[in-house]
Amino acid sequence: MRNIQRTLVLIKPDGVQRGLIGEIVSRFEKRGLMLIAMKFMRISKEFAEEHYSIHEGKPFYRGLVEYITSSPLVAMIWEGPDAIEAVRQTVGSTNPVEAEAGTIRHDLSIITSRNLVHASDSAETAEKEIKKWFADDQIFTWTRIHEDWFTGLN
Ligand code: FUP
Repeated sequence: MRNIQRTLVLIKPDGVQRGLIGEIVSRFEKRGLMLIAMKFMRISKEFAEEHYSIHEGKPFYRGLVEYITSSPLVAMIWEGPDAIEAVRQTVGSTNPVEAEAGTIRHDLSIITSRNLVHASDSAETAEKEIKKWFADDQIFTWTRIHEDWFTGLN
């Protein structure tokens, strides 16, 4: 049985500044995931601190908050079978030089502190992050024509 999940993905400020929005979105689209929410925004320091609260006190925390608030970003929700794991796989390891070839971080970035993308790391985190980043009326589910060519009939 398909395990349809939703996950939060951010194209962080370096992705926007470097003109990589299209390239990054394209990788998720080609994988067969469905975009069900998307917005372009610049987040406040308070919002960023809450998003990354798990890292509070770590040496990179201040720099991380500064980086994510330095410029606009793209926030998205992607949906699909095992979407949380599939997206993490397409994104690649946190440190781009440890990420597998073919992943976004490997192919398009070189250093952890500018690794382009955020993706929820578990079902629990995904649920929490989606609630924090999107209101219910900003999420749009839709039917894809020829769905069976992406995910099969059952
Ligand atoms: P990930 O889930 O792959 O985004 O990784 P983490 O939640 O562990 O880290 C979140 C962000 O913190 C990374 F995307 C980049 C930043 N970070 C650093 O800058 N240095 C580190 O050593 C670890 C993480």
